[in-house]
Amino acid sequence: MKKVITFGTFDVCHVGHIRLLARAKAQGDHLTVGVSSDQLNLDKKGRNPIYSLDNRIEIIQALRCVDAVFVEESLQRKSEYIRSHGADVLVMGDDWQGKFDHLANLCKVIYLPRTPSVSTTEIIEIIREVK
Ligand code: C2G
Repeated sequence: MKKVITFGTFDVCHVGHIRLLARAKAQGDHLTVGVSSDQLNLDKKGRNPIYSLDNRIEIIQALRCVDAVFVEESLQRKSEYIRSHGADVLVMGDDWQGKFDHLANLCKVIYLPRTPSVSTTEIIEIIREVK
């Protein structure tokens, strides 16, 4: 069985997230998703997620293409996560292009193109503007 792993915050889950996960799953037979902790998201993006970690995990776990979910505490622990989950393939969106190439000694590293014209940040801005 070929195991795929991917990571993300998946805040205010949208079609870009769903498509990325479906395409990640298509790279193998089993998909594990590391969902970023609130602290990690704060460090990465300078704001707290809108949805709590528990809610983000519940949403991702409910998706048909997802087989297992765990909490990603740190970007620096990718090699540990890849090993402990027995991943054969790491999939990341291409906003991370080149950032995880050093892990290619552990597993295959694939960057998939992002879905254009949709982002959590933009959704938050649109909602803010609605009166
Ligand atoms: N994504 C996408 N298309 C979009 C928006 C997001 O394909 N329009 C992808 C991203 O490239 C990422 C995944 O959906 O692979 C999750 O997106 P984020 O929640 O923004 O992930 P991020 O916070 O960048 O976390 O260890 C790495 C990080 O945890 C990734």
